[in-house]
Amino acid sequence: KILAIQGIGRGMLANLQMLFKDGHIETHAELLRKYRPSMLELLKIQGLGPKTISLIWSAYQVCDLEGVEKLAREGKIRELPRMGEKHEAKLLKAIEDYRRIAGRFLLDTAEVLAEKLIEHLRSTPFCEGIDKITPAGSLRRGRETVGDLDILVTGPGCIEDESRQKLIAHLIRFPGLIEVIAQGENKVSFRHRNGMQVDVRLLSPDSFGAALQYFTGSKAHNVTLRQRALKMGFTLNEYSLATLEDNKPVAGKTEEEIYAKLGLDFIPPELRENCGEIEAAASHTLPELLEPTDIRGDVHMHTVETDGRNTIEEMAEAARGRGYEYMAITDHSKNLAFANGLTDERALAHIERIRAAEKNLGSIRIFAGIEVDILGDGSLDLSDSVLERMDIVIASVHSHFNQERAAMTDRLLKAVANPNTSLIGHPTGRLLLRRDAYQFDLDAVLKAAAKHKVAMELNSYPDRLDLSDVHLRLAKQHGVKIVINTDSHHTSHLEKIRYGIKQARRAWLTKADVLNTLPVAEFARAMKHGW
Ligand code: DGT
Ligand code: CA
Ligand code: CA
Ligand code: ZN
Repeated sequence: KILAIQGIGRGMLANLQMLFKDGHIETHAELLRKYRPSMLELLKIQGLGPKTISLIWSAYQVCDLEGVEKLAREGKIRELPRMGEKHEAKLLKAIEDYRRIAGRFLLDTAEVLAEKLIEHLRSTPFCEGIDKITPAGSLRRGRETVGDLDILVTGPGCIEDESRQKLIAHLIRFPGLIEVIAQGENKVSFRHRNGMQVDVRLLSPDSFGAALQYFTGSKAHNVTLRQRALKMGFTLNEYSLATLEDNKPVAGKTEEEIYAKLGLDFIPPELRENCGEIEAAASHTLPELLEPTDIRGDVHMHTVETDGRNTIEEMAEAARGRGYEYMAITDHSKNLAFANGLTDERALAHIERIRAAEKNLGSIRIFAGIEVDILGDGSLDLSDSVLERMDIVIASVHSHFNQERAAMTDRLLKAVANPNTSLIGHPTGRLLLRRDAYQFDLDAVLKAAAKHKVAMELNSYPDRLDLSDVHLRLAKQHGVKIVINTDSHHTSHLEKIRYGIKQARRAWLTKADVLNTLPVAEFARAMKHGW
Protein backbone atom coordinates (compact mmCIF):
# COMPACT_ATOMS: atom_id res chain seq x y z
CA LYS A 1 0.00 0.00 0.00
CA ILE A 2 2.80 2.39 0.94
CA LEU A 3 4.22 1.90 -2.56
CA ALA A 4 1.17 3.70 -3.94
CA ILE A 5 2.44 6.95 -2.38
CA GLN A 6 4.37 9.01 -4.90
CA GLY A 7 8.07 9.10 -4.25
CA ILE A 8 8.24 5.89 -2.26
CA GLY A 9 9.82 3.02 -4.17
CA ARG A 10 11.19 -0.39 -3.20
CA GLY A 11 14.44 1.04 -1.81
CA MET A 12 12.67 3.51 0.43
CA LEU A 13 10.25 0.81 1.53
CA ALA A 14 13.14 -1.44 2.56
CA ASN A 15 14.64 1.45 4.55
CA LEU A 16 11.33 2.16 6.27
CA GLN A 17 10.94 -1.47 7.18
CA MET A 18 14.43 -1.53 8.64
CA LEU A 19 13.75 1.69 10.55
CA PHE A 20 10.63 0.26 12.18
CA LYS A 21 12.22 -3.14 12.86
CA ASP A 22 15.70 -2.17 14.08
CA GLY A 23 15.27 1.51 14.92
CA HIS A 24 17.95 2.64 12.47
CA ILE A 25 18.80 2.58 8.76
CA GLU A 26 22.06 0.92 7.72
CA THR A 27 22.62 3.28 4.76
CA HIS A 28 22.20 6.25 7.08
CA ALA A 29 24.77 4.87 9.52
CA GLU A 30 27.14 4.10 6.65
CA LEU A 31 26.84 7.63 5.26
CA LEU A 32 27.41 9.11 8.69
CA ARG A 33 30.64 7.10 8.94
CA LYS A 34 31.77 8.22 5.50
CA TYR A 35 30.95 11.92 5.85
CA ARG A 36 31.79 14.08 8.85
CA PRO A 37 28.86 15.16 11.04
CA SER A 38 30.13 18.74 10.80
CA MET A 39 29.02 18.72 7.15
CA LEU A 40 25.43 18.54 8.35
CA GLU A 41 25.90 21.81 10.20
CA LEU A 42 27.32 23.39 7.05
CA LEU A 43 24.08 22.50 5.25
CA LYS A 44 22.26 24.87 7.59
CA ILE A 45 24.12 27.86 6.13
CA GLN A 46 22.01 29.82 3.63
CA GLY A 47 23.32 29.21 0.13
CA LEU A 48 25.59 26.29 1.03
CA GLY A 49 24.32 23.15 -0.67
CA PRO A 50 25.75 19.64 -0.94
CA LYS A 51 27.50 20.51 -4.22
CA THR A 52 29.44 23.46 -2.83
CA ILE A 53 30.27 21.60 0.36
CA SER A 54 31.69 18.70 -1.62
CA LEU A 55 33.57 21.16 -3.84
CA ILE A 56 35.18 22.75 -0.79
CA TRP A 57 35.97 19.34 0.63
CA SER A 58 37.72 18.09 -2.50
CA ALA A 59 39.71 21.31 -2.95
CA TYR A 60 40.73 21.97 0.66
CA GLN A 61 39.64 18.96 2.79
CA VAL A 62 37.71 21.35 4.98
CA CYS A 63 34.24 20.44 6.17
CA ASP A 64 33.44 22.46 9.29
CA LEU A 65 32.06 25.91 9.95
CA GLU A 66 35.25 27.48 11.35
CA GLY A 67 37.28 26.05 8.49
CA VAL A 68 34.96 27.32 5.79
CA GLU A 69 34.82 30.76 7.41
CA LYS A 70 38.62 30.91 7.47
CA LEU A 71 38.80 29.95 3.79
CA ALA A 72 36.34 32.69 2.91
CA ARG A 73 38.28 35.30 4.89
CA GLU A 74 41.49 34.28 3.15
CA GLY A 75 39.81 34.69 -0.25
CA LYS A 76 40.11 31.01 -1.10
CA ILE A 77 36.43 30.34 -1.80
CA ARG A 78 36.41 32.67 -4.81
CA GLU A 79 39.07 30.51 -6.45
CA LEU A 80 36.72 27.54 -6.70
CA PRO A 81 34.95 26.85 -10.00
CA ARG A 82 31.76 28.92 -10.51
CA MET A 83 32.52 30.94 -7.35
CA GLY A 84 33.42 34.60 -7.10
CA GLU A 85 34.01 37.43 -4.69
CA LYS A 86 30.28 38.00 -4.43
CA HIS A 87 29.61 34.39 -3.41
CA GLU A 88 32.35 34.66 -0.84
CA ALA A 89 30.91 37.81 0.75
CA LYS A 90 27.45 36.26 0.79
CA LEU A 91 28.81 33.17 2.46
CA LEU A 92 30.47 35.21 5.21
CA LYS A 93 27.23 37.10 5.83
CA ALA A 94 25.30 33.81 5.93
CA ILE A 95 27.73 32.35 8.48
CA GLU A 96 27.35 35.47 10.60
CA ASP A 97 23.54 35.20 10.44
CA TYR A 98 23.70 31.53 11.35
CA ARG A 99 25.89 32.24 14.39
CA ARG A 100 23.47 34.89 15.60
CA ILE A 101 20.46 32.56 15.59
CA ALA A 102 22.12 29.21 16.31
CA GLY A 103 21.25 27.94 19.73
CA ARG A 104 18.13 30.08 20.07
CA PHE A 105 14.59 28.76 19.95
CA LEU A 106 11.12 30.09 19.25
CA LEU A 107 8.96 30.94 22.24
CA ASP A 108 6.46 28.15 21.61
CA THR A 109 9.20 25.51 21.31
CA ALA A 110 10.58 26.58 24.69
CA GLU A 111 7.14 26.65 26.21
CA VAL A 112 6.20 23.17 25.02
CA LEU A 113 9.43 21.77 26.48
CA ALA A 114 8.81 23.61 29.77
CA GLU A 115 5.30 22.15 29.95
CA LYS A 116 6.56 18.63 29.28
CA LEU A 117 9.18 18.97 31.99
CA ILE A 118 6.62 20.28 34.47
CA GLU A 119 4.35 17.35 33.65
CA HIS A 120 7.24 14.95 34.16
CA LEU A 121 8.08 16.44 37.56
CA ARG A 122 4.44 16.35 38.57
CA SER A 123 4.31 12.63 37.83
CA THR A 124 6.88 11.52 40.41
CA PRO A 125 5.73 9.73 43.54
CA PHE A 126 7.66 12.39 45.52
CA CYS A 127 5.74 15.23 43.92
CA GLU A 128 3.89 16.04 47.14
CA GLY A 129 7.18 17.66 48.18
CA ILE A 130 6.80 20.14 45.30
CA ASP A 131 4.70 23.27 45.68
CA LYS A 132 5.48 25.22 42.54
CA ILE A 133 7.31 24.68 39.25
CA THR A 134 7.87 27.96 37.46
CA PRO A 135 9.68 28.92 34.27
CA ALA A 136 12.00 31.91 34.77
CA GLY A 137 14.54 33.61 32.48
CA SER A 138 13.70 34.88 29.02
CA LEU A 139 10.67 32.59 28.69
CA ARG A 140 8.98 34.23 31.66
CA ARG A 141 9.85 37.67 30.31
CA GLY A 142 8.30 36.68 26.98
CA ARG A 143 11.36 37.43 24.89
CA GLU A 144 10.97 36.70 21.19
CA THR A 145 13.41 33.83 21.28
CA VAL A 146 14.82 31.78 24.13
CA GLY A 147 18.44 30.69 24.62
CA ASP A 148 18.20 28.20 27.44
CA LEU A 149 15.30 27.25 29.62
CA ASP A 150 15.37 28.19 33.32
CA ILE A 151 13.00 26.28 35.59
CA LEU A 152 12.55 26.81 39.32
CA VAL A 153 11.13 24.12 41.58
CA THR A 154 10.14 24.86 45.15
CA GLY A 155 8.57 23.03 48.07
CA PRO A 156 9.46 21.18 51.27
CA GLY A 157 10.85 18.30 49.16
CA CYS A 158 13.55 20.62 47.87
CA ILE A 159 15.00 21.39 51.33
CA GLU A 160 15.85 18.04 52.80
CA ASP A 161 18.81 16.16 51.22
CA GLU A 162 17.23 12.78 50.71
CA SER A 163 13.98 13.94 49.13
CA ARG A 164 15.88 16.42 46.96
CA GLN A 165 18.17 13.68 45.68
CA LYS A 166 15.12 11.60 44.82
CA LEU A 167 13.62 14.50 42.90
CA ILE A 168 16.85 15.01 40.99
CA ALA A 169 17.08 11.31 40.20
CA HIS A 170 13.58 11.47 38.77
CA LEU A 171 14.33 14.70 36.93
CA ILE A 172 17.22 13.21 34.96
CA ARG A 173 15.00 10.41 33.73
CA PHE A 174 13.11 13.05 31.72
CA PRO A 175 12.38 11.52 28.30
CA GLY A 176 14.38 13.30 25.63
CA LEU A 177 17.24 14.24 27.97
CA ILE A 178 20.41 13.36 26.07
CA GLU A 179 23.17 14.67 28.33
CA VAL A 180 23.55 15.99 31.88
CA ILE A 181 25.80 19.04 31.52
CA ALA A 182 26.20 19.87 35.19
CA GLN A 183 24.79 18.58 38.41
CA GLY A 184 25.10 20.23 41.79
CA GLU A 185 23.41 20.02 45.15
CA ASN A 186 20.29 21.83 44.06
CA LYS A 187 20.88 22.43 40.38
CA VAL A 188 20.83 20.31 37.25
CA SER A 189 21.66 21.46 33.73
CA PHE A 190 20.91 19.14 30.87
CA ARG A 191 20.56 19.09 27.12
CA HIS A 192 17.34 18.01 25.47
CA ARG A 193 17.40 16.20 22.14
CA ASN A 194 15.91 19.26 20.41
CA GLY A 195 19.21 21.01 21.23
CA MET A 196 17.95 23.16 24.06
CA GLN A 197 19.79 23.45 27.36
CA VAL A 198 17.62 23.36 30.46
CA ASP A 199 18.70 24.73 33.87
CA VAL A 200 16.62 23.45 36.77
CA ARG A 201 17.01 24.71 40.32
CA LEU A 202 15.41 23.25 43.42
CA LEU A 203 14.77 25.80 46.14
CA SER A 204 13.42 26.21 49.62
CA PRO A 205 10.08 28.06 49.77
CA ASP A 206 11.70 30.72 51.98
CA SER A 207 13.84 31.98 49.13
CA PHE A 208 11.56 31.21 46.20
CA GLY A 209 10.64 34.85 45.54
CA ALA A 210 14.27 35.94 45.63
CA ALA A 211 15.30 33.12 43.31
CA LEU A 212 12.43 33.78 40.92
CA GLN A 213 13.34 37.45 40.82
CA TYR A 214 17.02 36.65 40.29
CA PHE A 215 16.60 34.00 37.61
CA THR A 216 13.90 35.87 35.74
CA GLY A 217 16.38 38.65 35.02
CA SER A 218 17.15 40.32 32.82
CA LYS A 219 20.73 40.68 33.91
CA ALA A 220 20.57 44.42 33.25
CA HIS A 221 17.42 44.77 35.32
CA ASN A 222 19.00 42.84 38.18
CA VAL A 223 22.16 44.93 38.16
CA THR A 224 20.17 48.16 38.51
CA LEU A 225 17.96 46.63 41.16
CA ARG A 226 20.96 45.47 43.22
CA GLN A 227 22.46 48.97 43.05
CA ARG A 228 19.21 50.39 44.35
CA ALA A 229 19.19 47.81 47.17
CA LEU A 230 22.76 48.74 48.16
CA LYS A 231 21.87 52.44 48.28
CA MET A 232 19.01 51.56 50.62
CA GLY A 233 21.24 49.48 52.90
CA PHE A 234 20.33 46.02 51.59
CA THR A 235 21.96 43.22 49.67
CA LEU A 236 19.94 41.32 47.08
CA ASN A 237 20.83 37.86 45.83
CA GLU A 238 19.06 34.66 44.79
CA TYR A 239 18.42 33.75 48.46
CA SER A 240 16.95 36.92 49.90
CA LEU A 241 16.88 40.65 50.31
CA ALA A 242 18.88 41.19 53.52
CA THR A 243 20.21 44.09 55.56
CA LEU A 244 23.77 45.11 54.77
CA GLU A 245 24.55 45.59 58.43
CA ASP A 246 23.87 42.14 59.87
CA ASN A 247 22.73 40.16 56.84
CA LYS A 248 19.24 39.72 58.27
CA PRO A 249 16.72 38.65 55.59
CA VAL A 250 13.83 41.10 55.21
CA ALA A 251 12.17 39.54 52.15
CA GLY A 252 12.51 36.43 49.99
CA LYS A 253 9.35 34.36 49.89
CA THR A 254 7.70 36.38 47.12
CA GLU A 255 8.81 38.80 44.44
CA GLU A 256 6.10 41.21 45.52
CA GLU A 257 7.61 41.71 48.97
CA ILE A 258 11.07 42.23 47.51
CA TYR A 259 9.93 44.98 45.16
CA ALA A 260 7.81 46.50 47.94
CA LYS A 261 10.74 46.59 50.40
CA LEU A 262 12.76 48.38 47.74
CA GLY A 263 10.08 51.06 47.49
CA LEU A 264 8.91 49.87 44.10
CA ASP A 265 5.56 48.91 42.60
CA PHE A 266 5.55 45.34 41.36
CA ILE A 267 7.26 45.17 37.97
CA PRO A 268 5.71 42.65 35.56
CA PRO A 269 8.37 40.25 34.13
CA GLU A 270 7.79 41.51 30.57
CA LEU A 271 9.12 44.95 31.57
CA ARG A 272 12.31 43.80 33.26
CA GLU A 273 14.80 44.90 30.62
CA ASN A 274 16.23 47.97 32.38
CA CYS A 275 14.43 50.31 30.00
CA GLY A 276 13.10 52.74 32.59
CA GLU A 277 10.84 50.31 34.44
CA ILE A 278 12.63 50.68 37.79
CA GLU A 279 12.38 54.49 37.68
CA ALA A 280 8.68 54.21 36.71
CA ALA A 281 8.03 51.72 39.53
CA ALA A 282 9.68 54.11 42.00
CA SER A 283 7.50 57.02 40.92
CA HIS A 284 4.37 54.86 40.65
CA THR A 285 4.03 55.58 36.96
CA LEU A 286 4.25 52.07 35.49
CA PRO A 287 1.72 51.68 32.69
CA GLU A 288 -1.39 49.61 33.24
CA LEU A 289 -0.39 46.90 30.78
CA LEU A 290 -2.72 45.21 28.33
CA GLU A 291 -4.33 42.08 29.82
CA PRO A 292 -5.46 38.96 27.92
CA THR A 293 -9.05 39.62 28.97
CA ASP A 294 -8.93 43.03 27.24
CA ILE A 295 -8.90 41.38 23.81
CA ARG A 296 -12.40 41.19 22.32
CA GLY A 297 -11.67 39.68 18.94
CA ASP A 298 -9.12 38.27 16.52
CA VAL A 299 -9.36 39.63 13.00
CA HIS A 300 -6.78 37.80 10.89
CA MET A 301 -7.54 34.20 9.99
CA HIS A 302 -7.67 31.95 6.96
CA THR A 303 -10.04 29.17 5.91
CA VAL A 304 -10.12 26.22 3.50
CA GLU A 305 -11.12 28.73 0.81
CA THR A 306 -7.38 29.56 0.60
CA ASP A 307 -4.60 28.01 2.70
CA GLY A 308 -6.40 27.50 6.03
CA ARG A 309 -7.40 24.11 7.39
CA ASN A 310 -10.88 24.86 8.75
CA THR A 311 -14.16 26.28 7.49
CA ILE A 312 -15.63 29.67 8.34
CA GLU A 313 -18.04 27.99 10.74
CA GLU A 314 -15.29 26.02 12.49
CA MET A 315 -13.14 29.11 12.93
CA ALA A 316 -16.15 31.03 14.24
CA GLU A 317 -17.07 28.30 16.73
CA ALA A 318 -13.49 28.30 18.00
CA ALA A 319 -13.42 32.09 18.31
CA ARG A 320 -16.71 32.05 20.15
CA GLY A 321 -15.31 29.32 22.39
CA ARG A 322 -12.59 31.75 23.42
CA GLY A 323 -15.23 34.25 24.45
CA TYR A 324 -14.60 36.71 21.61
CA GLU A 325 -17.30 39.19 20.63
CA TYR A 326 -16.03 39.47 17.07
CA MET A 327 -13.62 38.01 14.55
CA ALA A 328 -12.79 38.35 10.88
CA ILE A 329 -12.20 35.93 8.07
CA THR A 330 -9.32 37.31 6.01
CA ASP A 331 -8.29 34.91 3.30
CA HIS A 332 -5.52 35.57 0.78
CA SER A 333 -5.82 37.33 -2.57
CA LYS A 334 -4.90 35.88 -5.97
CA ASN A 335 -1.28 37.04 -6.09
CA LEU A 336 -0.57 34.33 -3.51
CA ALA A 337 -1.18 31.61 -6.09
CA PHE A 338 0.29 28.77 -4.03
CA ALA A 339 -2.28 29.57 -1.33
CA ASN A 340 -5.09 29.53 -3.92
CA GLY A 341 -5.70 33.25 -3.27
CA LEU A 342 -9.06 34.84 -4.13
CA THR A 343 -9.92 36.65 -7.35
CA ASP A 344 -12.37 39.57 -7.28
CA GLU A 345 -15.16 37.17 -8.11
CA ARG A 346 -14.32 34.56 -5.49
CA ALA A 347 -13.76 37.31 -2.91
CA LEU A 348 -17.29 38.62 -3.46
CA ALA A 349 -18.76 35.12 -3.19
CA HIS A 350 -16.72 34.58 -0.02
CA ILE A 351 -18.26 37.71 1.54
CA GLU A 352 -21.69 36.17 0.98
CA ARG A 353 -20.61 32.94 2.63
CA ILE A 354 -19.25 34.85 5.61
CA ARG A 355 -22.51 36.80 5.98
CA ALA A 356 -24.48 33.55 5.81
CA ALA A 357 -22.28 31.86 8.41
CA GLU A 358 -22.69 34.83 10.73
CA LYS A 359 -26.47 34.61 10.39
CA ASN A 360 -26.49 30.87 11.04
CA LEU A 361 -24.29 31.03 14.11
CA GLY A 362 -25.89 34.16 15.51
CA SER A 363 -23.71 34.70 18.53
CA ILE A 364 -20.51 36.22 17.20
CA ARG A 365 -19.89 39.10 14.82
CA ILE A 366 -17.96 37.76 11.82
CA PHE A 367 -16.40 40.55 9.81
CA ALA A 368 -15.88 39.92 6.13
CA GLY A 369 -12.28 40.72 5.43
CA ILE A 370 -9.36 40.01 3.17
CA GLU A 371 -5.61 39.79 3.51
CA VAL A 372 -4.82 41.46 0.22
CA ASP A 373 -1.31 41.37 -1.24
CA ILE A 374 0.56 44.63 -1.64
CA LEU A 375 1.92 44.17 -5.16
CA GLY A 376 5.43 45.17 -6.17
CA ASP A 377 4.31 48.67 -7.18
CA GLY A 378 2.32 49.28 -3.99
CA SER A 379 -1.10 48.74 -5.54
CA LEU A 380 -3.44 46.23 -3.90
CA ASP A 381 -4.17 42.88 -5.50
CA LEU A 382 -8.00 43.28 -5.78
CA SER A 383 -10.26 45.93 -7.31
CA ASP A 384 -11.23 48.94 -5.22
CA SER A 385 -14.90 48.10 -5.77
CA VAL A 386 -14.34 44.70 -4.10
CA LEU A 387 -12.19 46.07 -1.28
CA GLU A 388 -14.85 48.68 -0.54
CA ARG A 389 -17.29 45.90 0.25
CA MET A 390 -15.00 44.47 2.92
CA ASP A 391 -15.38 45.26 6.63
CA ILE A 392 -11.62 44.88 7.14
CA VAL A 393 -8.76 45.09 4.67
CA ILE A 394 -5.38 43.81 5.84
CA ALA A 395 -2.70 44.77 3.33
CA SER A 396 0.41 42.58 3.44
CA VAL A 397 3.67 42.09 1.57
CA HIS A 398 4.13 38.47 0.45
CA SER A 399 6.41 38.91 -2.58
CA HIS A 400 9.40 40.88 -3.91
CA PHE A 401 11.07 41.02 -0.50
CA ASN A 402 14.37 42.18 -1.97
CA GLN A 403 13.34 45.55 -3.34
CA GLU A 404 15.59 48.53 -2.68
CA ARG A 405 14.82 50.36 0.55
CA ALA A 406 13.38 53.41 -1.21
CA ALA A 407 11.17 51.34 -3.49
CA MET A 408 9.93 49.22 -0.60
CA THR A 409 9.15 52.36 1.43
CA ASP A 410 7.15 53.85 -1.48
CA ARG A 411 5.36 50.56 -1.93
CA LEU A 412 4.21 50.53 1.71
CA LEU A 413 3.38 54.24 1.69
CA LYS A 414 1.13 53.66 -1.29
CA ALA A 415 -0.64 50.79 0.48
CA VAL A 416 -1.11 52.93 3.60
CA ALA A 417 -2.57 55.76 1.51
CA ASN A 418 -5.13 53.46 -0.11
CA PRO A 419 -8.47 54.51 1.44
CA ASN A 420 -9.54 50.86 1.72
CA THR A 421 -6.61 49.75 3.85
CA SER A 422 -7.54 49.16 7.51
CA LEU A 423 -4.20 47.82 8.69
CA ILE A 424 -0.84 46.57 7.49
CA GLY A 425 -0.29 42.84 8.14
CA HIS A 426 2.98 41.56 9.67
CA PRO A 427 4.52 44.93 8.76
CA THR A 428 8.23 44.07 8.54
CA GLY A 429 7.95 40.59 7.07
CA ARG A 430 10.60 39.08 9.29
CA LEU A 431 10.58 35.40 10.19
CA LEU A 432 12.33 34.82 13.50
CA LEU A 433 15.50 32.72 13.23
CA ARG A 434 14.92 32.47 9.46
CA ARG A 435 14.48 35.67 7.51
CA ASP A 436 15.34 39.31 8.17
CA ALA A 437 12.77 42.07 7.76
CA TYR A 438 12.66 43.62 4.32
CA GLN A 439 14.41 46.98 4.08
CA PHE A 440 12.23 50.06 4.39
CA ASP A 441 11.80 53.32 6.31
CA LEU A 442 9.49 52.35 9.15
CA ASP A 443 9.47 55.89 10.53
CA ALA A 444 8.06 57.26 7.28
CA VAL A 445 5.45 54.50 7.09
CA LEU A 446 4.34 55.10 10.68
CA LYS A 447 4.06 58.82 10.02
CA ALA A 448 1.81 58.12 7.05
CA ALA A 449 -0.16 55.54 9.03
CA ALA A 450 -0.86 58.13 11.73
CA LYS A 451 -2.04 60.59 9.09
CA HIS A 452 -4.31 58.10 7.28
CA LYS A 453 -5.33 56.38 10.50
CA VAL A 454 -4.21 52.99 9.27
CA ALA A 455 -3.36 50.55 12.07
CA MET A 456 -0.34 48.27 12.32
CA GLU A 457 -0.71 44.58 13.02
CA LEU A 458 1.07 42.80 15.81
CA ASN A 459 1.12 39.30 14.35
CA SER A 460 1.18 36.87 17.28
CA TYR A 461 2.51 33.88 15.40
CA PRO A 462 5.62 32.81 17.36
CA ASP A 463 7.83 32.76 14.28
CA ARG A 464 6.78 36.31 13.35
CA LEU A 465 5.97 38.44 16.41
CA ASP A 466 5.88 41.30 13.95
CA LEU A 467 6.02 44.21 14.97
CA SER A 468 8.82 43.80 17.52
CA ASP A 469 8.71 45.47 20.94
CA VAL A 470 10.97 48.30 19.76
CA HIS A 471 8.82 48.90 16.69
CA LEU A 472 5.63 48.83 18.75
CA ARG A 473 7.00 51.54 21.02
CA LEU A 474 7.88 53.55 17.93
CA ALA A 475 4.36 53.10 16.56
CA LYS A 476 2.93 54.32 19.84
CA GLN A 477 5.16 57.39 19.75
CA HIS A 478 3.77 58.17 16.32
CA GLY A 479 0.24 57.77 17.63
CA VAL A 480 -0.41 54.68 15.51
CA LYS A 481 -2.86 52.11 16.90
CA ILE A 482 -2.15 48.37 16.98
CA VAL A 483 -4.32 45.35 16.18
CA ILE A 484 -3.15 42.07 17.73
CA ASN A 485 -3.97 39.07 15.53
CA THR A 486 -3.03 35.42 15.26
CA ASP A 487 -3.06 34.89 11.47
CA SER A 488 -4.60 31.51 12.28
CA HIS A 489 -4.65 28.81 9.63
CA HIS A 490 -6.28 26.31 12.00
CA THR A 491 -8.64 26.53 14.97
CA SER A 492 -5.79 25.43 17.25
CA HIS A 493 -3.82 28.56 16.31
CA LEU A 494 -6.22 31.01 17.93
CA GLU A 495 -4.62 30.53 21.34
CA LYS A 496 -1.32 31.89 20.04
CA ILE A 497 -2.75 35.36 20.69
CA ARG A 498 -1.06 35.18 24.10
CA TYR A 499 2.38 35.49 22.50
CA GLY A 500 1.21 38.70 20.87
CA ILE A 501 -0.21 39.96 24.15
CA LYS A 502 3.12 39.28 25.89
CA GLN A 503 4.93 41.11 23.12
CA ALA A 504 2.56 44.07 23.48
CA ARG A 505 3.21 44.13 27.22
CA ARG A 506 6.96 44.09 26.60
CA ALA A 507 6.37 47.23 24.53
CA TRP A 508 4.56 48.89 27.47
CA LEU A 509 1.26 48.92 25.53
CA THR A 510 -2.02 49.50 27.35
CA LYS A 511 -5.58 48.70 26.41
CA ALA A 512 -5.95 52.12 24.82
CA ASP A 513 -3.16 51.39 22.31
CA VAL A 514 -4.82 48.27 20.91
CA LEU A 515 -7.90 48.55 18.70
CA ASN A 516 -9.26 45.04 19.16
CA THR A 517 -10.00 45.84 22.78
CA LEU A 518 -12.80 48.13 21.54
CA PRO A 519 -16.49 47.17 21.60
CA VAL A 520 -17.67 45.78 18.28
CA ALA A 521 -19.29 48.91 16.82
CA GLU A 522 -16.34 51.16 17.61
CA PHE A 523 -13.92 48.56 16.28
CA ALA A 524 -15.88 48.23 13.03
CA ARG A 525 -15.79 52.01 12.59
CA ALA A 526 -12.05 52.10 13.25
CA MET A 527 -11.45 49.50 10.52
CA LYS A 528 -13.56 51.38 7.96
CA HIS A 529 -12.83 54.99 8.81
CA GLY A 530 -9.84 55.04 11.15
CA TRP A 531 -9.87 55.43 14.90
P1 DGT B 1 18.46 33.55 27.28
O1 DGT B 1 18.60 32.28 28.05
O2 DGT B 1 19.66 33.93 26.50
O3 DGT B 1 17.23 33.56 26.43
O4 DGT B 1 18.25 34.76 28.33
P2 DGT B 1 18.03 34.70 29.91
O5 DGT B 1 17.64 36.06 30.32
O6 DGT B 1 17.13 33.58 30.28
O7 DGT B 1 19.49 34.47 30.46
P3 DGT B 1 20.19 33.27 31.27
O8 DGT B 1 19.54 31.96 31.05
O9 DGT B 1 21.66 33.37 31.01
O10 DGT B 1 20.01 33.68 32.79
C1 DGT B 1 18.77 33.54 33.44
C2 DGT B 1 18.62 34.68 34.37
O11 DGT B 1 19.49 34.56 35.49
C3 DGT B 1 19.00 35.99 33.74
O12 DGT B 1 17.93 36.55 33.04
C4 DGT B 1 19.40 36.81 34.89
C5 DGT B 1 19.81 35.84 35.97
N1 DGT B 1 21.23 36.10 36.32
C6 DGT B 1 21.61 37.05 37.13
N2 DGT B 1 22.90 37.08 37.28
C7 DGT B 1 23.40 36.13 36.53
C8 DGT B 1 24.74 35.68 36.25
O13 DGT B 1 25.74 36.18 36.75
N3 DGT B 1 24.85 34.63 35.39
C9 DGT B 1 23.76 34.07 34.83
N4 DGT B 1 23.93 33.06 33.96
N5 DGT B 1 22.51 34.48 35.08
C10 DGT B 1 22.33 35.50 35.92
CA1 CA C 1 17.57 31.37 29.86
CA1 CA D 1 20.11 29.74 32.07
ZN1 ZN E 1 0.26 37.20 5.53
